[in-house]
Formats: sequence, C-alpha cells, structure tokens
Amino acid sequence: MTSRISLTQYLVEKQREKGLIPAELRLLVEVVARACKRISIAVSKGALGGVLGDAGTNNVQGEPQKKLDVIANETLLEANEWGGNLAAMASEEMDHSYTIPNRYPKGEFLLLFDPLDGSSNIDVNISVGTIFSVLRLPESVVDVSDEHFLQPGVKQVAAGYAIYGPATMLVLTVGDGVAAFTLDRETGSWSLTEDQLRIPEQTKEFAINSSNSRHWQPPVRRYIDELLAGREGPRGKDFNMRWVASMVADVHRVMSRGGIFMYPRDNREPEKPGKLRLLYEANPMSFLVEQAGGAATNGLQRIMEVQPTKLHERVAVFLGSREEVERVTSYHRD
Ligand code: P6P
Repeated sequence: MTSRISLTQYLVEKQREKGLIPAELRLLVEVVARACKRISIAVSKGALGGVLGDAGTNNVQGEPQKKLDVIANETLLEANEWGGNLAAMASEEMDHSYTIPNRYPKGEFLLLFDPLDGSSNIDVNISVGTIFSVLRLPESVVDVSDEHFLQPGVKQVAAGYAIYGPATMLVLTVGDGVAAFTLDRETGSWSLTEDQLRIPEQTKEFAINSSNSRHWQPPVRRYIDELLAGREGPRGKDFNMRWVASMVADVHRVMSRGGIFMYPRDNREPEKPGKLRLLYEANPMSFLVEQAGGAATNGLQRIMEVQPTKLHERVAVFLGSREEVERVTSYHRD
C-alpha cells in the first residue's frame, strides 16, 4: 500500500525543494495543525465533553461566546506562544492582539485566527472550523501592536482552515497551490488527500442567506434574481442553492466542487461593510480561493487588496468560481 504523504513531508518538500518557506514558517504551520487536532477532539466529544452551550461571556463583536469558542482560542494561544516563531497573535475572540510573553523568544510572524468559526452550529452538530492566516511582522518593529496586523491580504505568507466535519480536514496554502489533508485518527497524522485543489471556473451552485434578500443592494438582487430565473431566464440554466451558515463548511464545498459563496453588505446596517471579518476570515479564505484558481472580491475590488483600518474590520464577500464572482462584481461596477 502506498503510504500517503504527511503534512510534515509536504511542508519539508516545500521548504527544501522550492525554498518556498523558511523552517520557522513550516514549524508554525505544523503547530497550528497540531492545535487543530486538539480542537477536533474537543468538538467531536459533543455533549459528552461537557463543552456545549454558551460560555456566559461575549466576544469583541458583542456576540455570545460558546464554551468551545473559548477552548479553541486558548488551545491556539497555548500551542503557539512558546515556539519562538511568532511575535504576536490576533483572534476573533480577543479585543486586542496578544503579544508573545517576554519569557519566550519572539519570531518574525504574526498569526491570526477565528478559532471556531460557525460556532452557532455546534449545539446542533453541524460542521464548524478553524480559520488561520499568517503575516510577517513588518521590518524593525520591536513593540508589536494591533496596527502591525493591518496588512492587506496579499501580504499573507500562509493561510488555511480546519473543518471539523464527518472527517476532519486541513486545507492549506503557503503560496504554491492548495493542498488538503485528512486527519488519520488512528495515527494522529494529517495525510495528504488532495495535492492541487482547483475551483471550476463555472458552477451551478450558489450560497447566500436568502432571508436577507429584502435588505440587499440592487447589484446583488439582480444577480440572485437571474440565478433564480433558471433556464428560462438570462442565464439559460438552472442553479441550486446551499447555505450551511458555517463559513468553513460553505467555503470547503466551494473549494471541493466549485460554487459561489456570498455574504454581501446589506441595508440593515449600511455603515457596516459586511458581516464577515476581513483579517481572519475573508483574507485567508480569499488566499486559498485565488490559489485554487477562483476569485474573491468585496463586490468592487479584490478582497486581498483591501487595506485594513482596524483589527476586527468587516467586509462583504463574494468568492468562488471565477466566472460567477466576475459577473456579480461587474454588476456592482455597472
Ligand atoms: P448568518 C458564522 O456565525 C458566520 O460568521 C459564518 O461562519 C457564516 O458564514 C455566517 O456567519 C452565517 O451568517 O447571518 O447566515 O447566520
């Protein structure tokens, strides 16, 4: 039986053969992947783990935190603070960035994450995930603060997500395509199961929360109405809709078989550019999608070119099959 390539071997080959990633970044990705294994174990216990339900606290977004949100956040902080390859970390669950304590050496990378995305689905046993993004600490910075995280997505050196579904998978890019690993629970290793994920340029599947349709802006209404008109309409073909309400699950479906995932801004809070967070949700997902041949915009420009102004900035998201993203973006520009 041909033994599958492990995450370690995949990363060592990227480091050795292509000189693509320094050892420090390889080690960082491996530590994050190990933390995701631990989160997977906690999530998979469900009610037996005594960790379902609310933590009784709210995060910086004012949203109630699930117990597993807090556990996942602490797991990532504890796993990554001592390695010496990070200067600081930022999380959806923390108001401000977390600087590596002085008792540990600091490194040249910044790690950002949504420790448990889609956590509202946990109590109903629907797939959730961890999203992460890696930036470099800007040159000559000594005292790290939130402002050093405010880099456009094109500055990312690695990004990925773990999805805690029927199988636990890790989908990763270090800038040389997208690879998918499946957690082998018997050996505890991440086994390479897809080496070059590619998103088909065309699709018949779209993902959006249609209950918000009365709040959408005209370009989105026009685009969705055309999809719903099906083969009798201007698109000349029927479309299907999916909405898990767990970004990692919806995006993983797009990464696996194509589609377009949308969370547009809407008129409920017109001052808010969208619901999803730019730095640790939209940027890492956009890096993965573009590396797999797809596209990702906020309706007007590449998400990865948006210049962040605050750590928990939100952004509108249209990502997936290139032809569909380009079409809905063109409607915004009309
Ligand atoms: P809605 C989960 O809370 C999340 O941040 C994303 O994972 C998901 O895509 C979105 O919000 C779902 O939002 O408004 O449909 O519940």
